[in-house]
Amino acid sequence: MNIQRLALTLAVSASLLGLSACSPKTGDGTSTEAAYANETADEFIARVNRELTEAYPEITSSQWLASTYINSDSERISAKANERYLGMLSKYIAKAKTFPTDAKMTPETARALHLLKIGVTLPPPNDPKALAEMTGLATKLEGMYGSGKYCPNSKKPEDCLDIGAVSKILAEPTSTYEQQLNAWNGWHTIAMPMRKDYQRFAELSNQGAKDLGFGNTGELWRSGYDMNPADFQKESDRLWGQVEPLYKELQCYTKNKLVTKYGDKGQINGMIPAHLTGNLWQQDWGSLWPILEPYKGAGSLDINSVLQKQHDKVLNEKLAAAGGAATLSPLKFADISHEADLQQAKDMARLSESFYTGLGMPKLPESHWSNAQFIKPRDRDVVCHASAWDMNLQGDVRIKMCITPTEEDLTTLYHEYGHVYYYLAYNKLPILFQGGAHDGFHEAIGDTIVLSMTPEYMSSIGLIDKPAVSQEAVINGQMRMALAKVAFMPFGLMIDRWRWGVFDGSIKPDQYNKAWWDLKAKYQGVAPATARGEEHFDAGAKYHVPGNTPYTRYFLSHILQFQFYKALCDASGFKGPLYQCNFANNPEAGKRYWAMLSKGSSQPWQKTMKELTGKEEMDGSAVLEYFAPLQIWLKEQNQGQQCGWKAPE
Ligand code: X8Z
Ligand code: ZN
Repeated sequence: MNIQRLALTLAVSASLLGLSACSPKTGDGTSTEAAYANETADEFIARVNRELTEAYPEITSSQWLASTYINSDSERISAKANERYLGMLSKYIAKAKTFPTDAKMTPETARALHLLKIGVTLPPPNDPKALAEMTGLATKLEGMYGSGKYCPNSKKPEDCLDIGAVSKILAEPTSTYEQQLNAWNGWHTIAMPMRKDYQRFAELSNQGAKDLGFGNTGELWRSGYDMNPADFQKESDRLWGQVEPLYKELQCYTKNKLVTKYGDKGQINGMIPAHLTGNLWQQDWGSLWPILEPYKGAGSLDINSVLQKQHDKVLNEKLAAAGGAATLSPLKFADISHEADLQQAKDMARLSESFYTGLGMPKLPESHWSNAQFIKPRDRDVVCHASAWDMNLQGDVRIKMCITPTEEDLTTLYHEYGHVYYYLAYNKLPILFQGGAHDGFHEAIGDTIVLSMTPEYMSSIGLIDKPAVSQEAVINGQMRMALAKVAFMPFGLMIDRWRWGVFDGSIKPDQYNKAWWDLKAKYQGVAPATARGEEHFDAGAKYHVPGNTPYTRYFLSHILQFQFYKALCDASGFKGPLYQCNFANNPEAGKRYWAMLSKGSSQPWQKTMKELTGKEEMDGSAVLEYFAPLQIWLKEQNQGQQCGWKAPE
């Protein structure tokens, strides 16, 4: 299971364990503590597994409601459930620490005890008042993000823009520089009121981390990798060093294209203006395709318009069946549009499911199709940020998204189902082992499959015509992937560089925003077009900060997914350049993948990694192998051009 979800963050796992909780029959657990005074470590872990499994569905339900019906009632219930859970968890952890490391216990118990001590992302302070305040703030911050809207005119609430509307303006190739700047600035206003709450939240979380015996929350987060936290930090630097040269070539090429389009305004000291990448956080540059496409039309990859056409076809059929659009009231028309949106979203979800079943994995249970949230409801605020949930450890698996007919949402679906299939594969393990080998593994499962979404695969599912075969088409295909994967990498790293600094005190509250932009400059080479003083809280405009989800996992995933992909391609018998491999429908690859997923976190990740890839290390060389043709091409394009950037002092 997933402590992170239970700690009021994303519904995807990483570290396992989770909730605490006494069984419902034993009240708050305190009266039973004495009865368990003499239990052995093996007995203790067996009890924790039992009690957690029993209490689990209630806490996930409260969190599902808080994310899919944002209001003060669901917020209260979720905060309370979380408080109860964390209170019990801290008792379990305290007890776990009383067993000497040389006490007699099975290796499984030793592993479970270790996971129990390091697996919480929202560490509970011992002081009950501080704990209640922290869980209240956690729920509040996530709710603020979920219901956040940019309201250009305070007198006209009907004109407010939610994250979907703002993102659309940014991504639209026809939007002007000013429209994009306005939309970007507008979204960032939602985070300004979070600043004080976040500062207090970080203090309380640190108090909890210290109570658990860690220096601060960042150190706790870095302890989840079967290595010492200081070594983990070095390891992340090493991995970034491997891929940084590739990123720099892409940054330079992109910046120069922006200068071609916008003139002087297309760059800031060699950096990319933050509102011009088509993405609120500059983490995915796919929307810049019209200006970055290397060879116009070489291999049609316009999946957005195919999905939009499919959607329109569904809508038109439904409208015709209802007697034609002209005969319908606005209300009826809206109902039918909503039905069409839902049908198209489910069709996209079915496509994703079919990749997994094609590998020999089970079909999703019927309950999934009725319980999941596929599209944005019309009557309430929800957290649209995509997530995957295991509600009861017995098959009630769900995703929560606000799907639109876009390539980005299609690939996010494949990502989310990676989490869901991980849940299904490790459901048979004790709850304390129901987590990813480490959190980067959980994030990499679906993305490995996304790498297999080659033009050949896209054509096999009817999203593009016959794939073109030419060197130009190869470069276009590589660029399409690079705008999602390579552009992401420094972003994947910088968010927690910021949070680690906040937690260890090297970033002080009066420098929150400056430090944020310094890191964005250093790693991503992006800069804001207008001043972002300390009245802003730009970190809060990214879900995972108010949602308290550690982010280094995504950086690691962007390394791991290429390693997994290579291993599965080898297993499938593929011979040829890595970027051409598509292991869809290959039973051997499916068997190997499922075997890895079934291990959960029952053993150190290095062992799980070796079983799949033959190596115990994370390694960026598969990324470089995959993008070798593009890297050569980018170097040629950048020859003689101005590259590099000057980060602020
Ligand atoms: O948050 C997510 C997933 C859910 S785990 C949709 N991702 C990161 C993000 O959107 O910032 C996937 C890639 C990076
Ligand atoms: Zn994820």
